[in-house]
Amino acid sequence: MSEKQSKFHGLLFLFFFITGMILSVWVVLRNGWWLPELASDRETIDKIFVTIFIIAGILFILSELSLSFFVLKYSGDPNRRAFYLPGNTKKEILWSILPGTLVVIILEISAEFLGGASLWGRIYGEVPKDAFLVEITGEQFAWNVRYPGPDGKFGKTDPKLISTDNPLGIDISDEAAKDDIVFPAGQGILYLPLNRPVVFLIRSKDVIHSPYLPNFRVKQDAVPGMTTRTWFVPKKEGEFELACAELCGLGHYRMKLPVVVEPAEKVEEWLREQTPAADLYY
Ligand SMILES: [Cu+2]
Repeated sequence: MSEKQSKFHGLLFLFFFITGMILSVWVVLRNGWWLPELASDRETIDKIFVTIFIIAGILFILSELSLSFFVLKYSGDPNRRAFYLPGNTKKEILWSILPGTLVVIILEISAEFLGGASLWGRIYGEVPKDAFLVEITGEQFAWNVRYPGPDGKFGKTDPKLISTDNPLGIDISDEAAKDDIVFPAGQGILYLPLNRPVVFLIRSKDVIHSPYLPNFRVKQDAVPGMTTRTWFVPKKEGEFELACAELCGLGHYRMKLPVVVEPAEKVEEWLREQTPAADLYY
């Protein structure tokens, strides 16, 4: 490669970086880049997201600019021979410690100063006593929804009892199961009370799925063989959507569930109008 060609390639490198940056900023200004407006008590997630984005963004621009600079400055010189670097322990230690320290700093900022650790403790710690319970069970490719009914307890289930009529395998001989309200795959909605803690008990009948509610900053995997859990407080009335965030097969894209948030009394009233499991499975 001639010296001229080499310089040209160095310039191209810088050109593509700057053009890429301008295009990205343009797309963001045009279409927006942020999640839908926050509708829950999880503002901590937004703070951490933005902070890490800014730190990573600055580092990205600095490193790309210096890379372009060096590519340009040390582009081809016919009089210079390539040379062999045997390694430099001091530099290697330095470039391991620097990014390592930075990662620890980002972790500390997110966990301590922005409240990440306490949010984590809250989500995976004890659930409030007056919480509203819903069970969400994923299957290829829809969600089954179950409410515990007036007793506030979910009845037993058994995979052996699963049939077309009883998609969750509800054991109707269990007293706690009789008042459960079951919506088979694709027929239910998540009807959630405003300003009350909502607990999701999450299960799967086949592969890993992941209920994702972008408006509420909630995402939790559904793992076959176990019940996972998450909770949050809906802070806005309205209609939202739950989508599957784990690629689970060909129909993954259509695995969604409507979500409605309304005042608690309305939700209670709606629940009273639904048919309990005892009337469905007897
Ligand atoms: Cu899925």
